[in-house]
Amino acid sequence: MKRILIVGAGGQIGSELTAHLRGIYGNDNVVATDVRECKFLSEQGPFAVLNALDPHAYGYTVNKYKIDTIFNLVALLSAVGEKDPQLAWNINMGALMNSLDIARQYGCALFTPSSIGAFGLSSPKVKTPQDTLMRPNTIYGVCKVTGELLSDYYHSKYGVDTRSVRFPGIISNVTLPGGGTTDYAVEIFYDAVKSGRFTCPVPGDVYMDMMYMPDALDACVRLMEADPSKLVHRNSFNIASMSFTPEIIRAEIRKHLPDFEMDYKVDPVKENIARSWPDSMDDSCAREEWGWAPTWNLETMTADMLEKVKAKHEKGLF
Ligand code: VAH
Repeated sequence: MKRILIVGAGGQIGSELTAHLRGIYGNDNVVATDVRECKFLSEQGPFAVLNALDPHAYGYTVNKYKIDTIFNLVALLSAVGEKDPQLAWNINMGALMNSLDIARQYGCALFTPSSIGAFGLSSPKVKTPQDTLMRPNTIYGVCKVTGELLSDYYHSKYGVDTRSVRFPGIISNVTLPGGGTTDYAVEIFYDAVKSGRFTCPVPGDVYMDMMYMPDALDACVRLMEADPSKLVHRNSFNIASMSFTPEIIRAEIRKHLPDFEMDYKVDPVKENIARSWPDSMDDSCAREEWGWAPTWNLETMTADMLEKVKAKHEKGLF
């Protein structure tokens, strides 16, 4: 990877991935793009407003900056997708098809994340295998499974270097997530710090895989730098680091904030989605094929999130 383009850089992953990649490869070698202006991205390095659904503008940008690697992060997430499935399909798959065709045309490697949302009720729930039944019942999951199949197809048919991971819910303290079923695992920290109370939209007994952002960023780089001859799989690798329920993370937060209170106002859409996803994932293939190894766990993530979110609150950032 030397000349990198991030499409959808203004979101939860993209905002931190941009800074992370610029720290490794140099500011001028990482071009951030999003459909709207993102001042915080253009202050640090090259930025362009780009609608990934416009193949001409997309191809022009790849050619202009001599890109060799694309991170396509454009996606409407699981819960918001259920409000307008047709829009979710058009955006998610439109951006992916343009990314695949442009990667093929310009000889770029392409990373398009998948998700634990690619699994469904008929997938094994505990230690979900790398290769198993995938019948998701959300438009987000259908997009993710389709994306995996198309990415593998473009690799086998045209030799495009496509790679991806199935991200769990990602917990971060820079940019808030938007429209996901796992968003509660970020919102809980902000409410705990701000008011000492949180109303959770996901039932207290539902396990979901989660990951702290630093591990997610490491996975992106490690996979894209991996020796392709070692990759048996490509789209898409299970990766895992922790799995918890709302009750478990409440107890962990209370170790730091003993008076923290949580109640529930369950969102039926989020409950149905969350209950259809794995409780835990088998990530042995990622560990064997490209050295995946998370470094954060529930305890260390909780302590770091509270420290970072408290600092943001003290600065009046929320
Ligand atoms: C969502 N944060 O909740 C995303 C993610 C595994 C969850 O795909 O939709």
